[in-house]
Amino acid sequence: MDTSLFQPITSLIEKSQNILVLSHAKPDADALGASLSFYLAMKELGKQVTVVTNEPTKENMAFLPAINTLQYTLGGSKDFIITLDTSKKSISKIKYNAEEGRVNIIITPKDGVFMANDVTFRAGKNQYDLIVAFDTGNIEYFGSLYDKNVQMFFEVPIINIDHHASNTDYGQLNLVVPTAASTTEILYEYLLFLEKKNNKKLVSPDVATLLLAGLITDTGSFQHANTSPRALEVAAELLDLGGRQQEIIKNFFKTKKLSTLKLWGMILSKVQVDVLHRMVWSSISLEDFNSSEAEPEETEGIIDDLLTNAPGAEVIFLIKQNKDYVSVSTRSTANGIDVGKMCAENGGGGHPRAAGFKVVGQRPFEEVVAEIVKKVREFQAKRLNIHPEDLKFENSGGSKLENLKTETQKTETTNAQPTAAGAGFNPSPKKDEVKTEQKPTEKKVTYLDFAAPKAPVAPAPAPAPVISATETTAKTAGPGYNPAPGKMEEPAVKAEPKPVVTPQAPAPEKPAEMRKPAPNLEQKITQNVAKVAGQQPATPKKHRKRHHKPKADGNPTGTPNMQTKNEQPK
Ligand SMILES: [Mn+2]
Repeated sequence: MDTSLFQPITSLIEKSQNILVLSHAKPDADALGASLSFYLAMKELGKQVTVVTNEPTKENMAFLPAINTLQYTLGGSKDFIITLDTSKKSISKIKYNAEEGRVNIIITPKDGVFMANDVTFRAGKNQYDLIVAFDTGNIEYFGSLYDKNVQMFFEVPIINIDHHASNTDYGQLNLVVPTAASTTEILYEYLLFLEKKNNKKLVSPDVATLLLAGLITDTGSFQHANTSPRALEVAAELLDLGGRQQEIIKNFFKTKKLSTLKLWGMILSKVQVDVLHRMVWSSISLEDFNSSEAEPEETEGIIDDLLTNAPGAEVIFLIKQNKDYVSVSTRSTANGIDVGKMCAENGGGGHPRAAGFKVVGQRPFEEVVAEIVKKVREFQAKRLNIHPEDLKFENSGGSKLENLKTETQKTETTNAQPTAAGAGFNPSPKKDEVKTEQKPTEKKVTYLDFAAPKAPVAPAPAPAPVISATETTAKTAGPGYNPAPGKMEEPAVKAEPKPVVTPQAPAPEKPAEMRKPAPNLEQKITQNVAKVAGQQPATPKKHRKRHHKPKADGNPTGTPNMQTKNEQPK
């Protein structure tokens, strides 16, 4: 680890009188472990430190040493000073009274009269003269503490200690070490430096427990790929120093609330798989939270503990409906698959193997889910170099597709109807889930491409385009695109599109409800996945093209009302 910043950090701490320690909103064990161990070490060195988080911590954190010293508000971080010029007139008395939302300061002069121009105002000093931030990649991740005290963050120097590769270096000193498994791993190295410098023991059993808590949780008990040799060494040393590993394991991994178990059951029952794009996902709505009586935080862990176990999965994500936004937590199962990059492209961030982003806006949850699934699918299509032709020429389960099979898909395939595009590896819609009766002649008709983007503005989304099974070229649909009604070659200009049928096998129009997002939209997406698997990042086009190659350019989907906002991933 590059220790060149250790001395500048120490100098800044030494000359500060009142240190504020912060971490990201909804602090996890790494954020709290770092904050509280720093607090204990600084106390040992006689420094005045205040640790503030923006909300009460979860029950399972209650065992953390020094947790009771946490404050949940910054209070008034700055005084307001009213100055009266007394160089020419002196004061006999000062009093104040408060009435109906105002304070009167009553100053009685000994002689003469005070005038308005004898009074000046100014802001006092900040209550804190140094901020030490842990585990927080972006200054906005402080949440409400930042929102309510923006000025302070610009006036007070910040030491930024973090292991998120996406860290924006917002501090005056930025000790950002992306190779560290946790922020506490970095802090441990720094505390060893301070111990030497001060010739004083700082890593007590409590401090070791806090540091170890961050390391254990951020590595998923040393299961994640960020578990470096150094992470294991640090863990060993912390155990040696009295870190209470069993206490950590018991509180973080072996205790689950009944509501959590119910919620996890719901999430697992909704798991979706796209074999071709090697992605596994699930979603959880506000309704699910209500019926399980679970809190949004209770989804934590399921993605790492269970979803990443899906065979063949490379990208795993969980879509969670919150009150005002939809959040996406993503994981990848290999170092070369950088979901952090994908999330950054969507306004979020994180690590290559664990990241997240948010989608803001008042739209039906199903619609947002479909958009997110599409974004991830496009990411994977680009990565895996999936072309529409792959389906056309390997449609009998060629070697490339063969090894993607998983037990899940094999099961699903038993219900599948063979189609030209999907034969052999991916199901078409199950009969019982497609409300239209399927005649044999309709076999070659791909139903609705729910994965294609919807028209962005209309509250009831525009019908998704339809792909003929004989034409494996991706439907080039985008915002504003109207699928061609009736015949394939007809320019798509009509406002009321109809499903496309192949020339060989004309099919009846689908019922109206099929053209709208159905409640089980995600299932339909999955079922149709093979057939639309070659789908491009959609570009508005009037005509279909055969052998349309994916373009390497940025984000052609341009869904304008899909706003994203930063989210701090774990
Ligand atoms: Mn962390």
